Amino acid sequence: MSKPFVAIVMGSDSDLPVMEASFAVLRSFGIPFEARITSAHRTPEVTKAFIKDAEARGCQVFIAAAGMAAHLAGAVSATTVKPVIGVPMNASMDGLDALLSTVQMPAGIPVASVAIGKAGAKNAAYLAAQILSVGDESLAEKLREERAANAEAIRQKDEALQA
Ligand code: RP5
Repeated sequence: MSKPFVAIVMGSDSDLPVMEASFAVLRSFGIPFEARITSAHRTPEVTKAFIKDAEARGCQVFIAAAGMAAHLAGAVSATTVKPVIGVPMNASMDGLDALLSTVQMPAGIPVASVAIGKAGAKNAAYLAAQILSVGDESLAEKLREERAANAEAIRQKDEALQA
């Protein structure tokens, strides 16, 4: 069976510069991923076919980014029982419209929504890594090591401030 991977879908190429923050985090942990530009509204059939195909090929977590009437994460969740992480994009209304569209899902079709924009793009990848780490102790250890390194960096900055 192929190595578990993460699939990232985004509604437009205008989302790509933000979602590259997800790519960077996944690469830093050596997590394989695929990224596609496909829309819940403009290319619904392509979106559905890709999600089904990715799931059949071993995708374990989906990340879906969209702005405005951000239905992409919900459409992905409607198509798979794998975990779906939604990243609201700031395409209008400071991204609040996308945040609400992403997070307000009917019971039984959940989306784990993260923050708007780049912070959310990063945390979507960390959350995907944490989900994969449930069955991968070496990945869990990498996550713990990064947290320890981040804590040490904060400690050193605090120490410098006190000097
Ligand atoms: C959404 O509409 C996309 O995800 C994007 O965030 C927003 C604007 O798309 P473009 O008009 O820039 O293609 O579907």
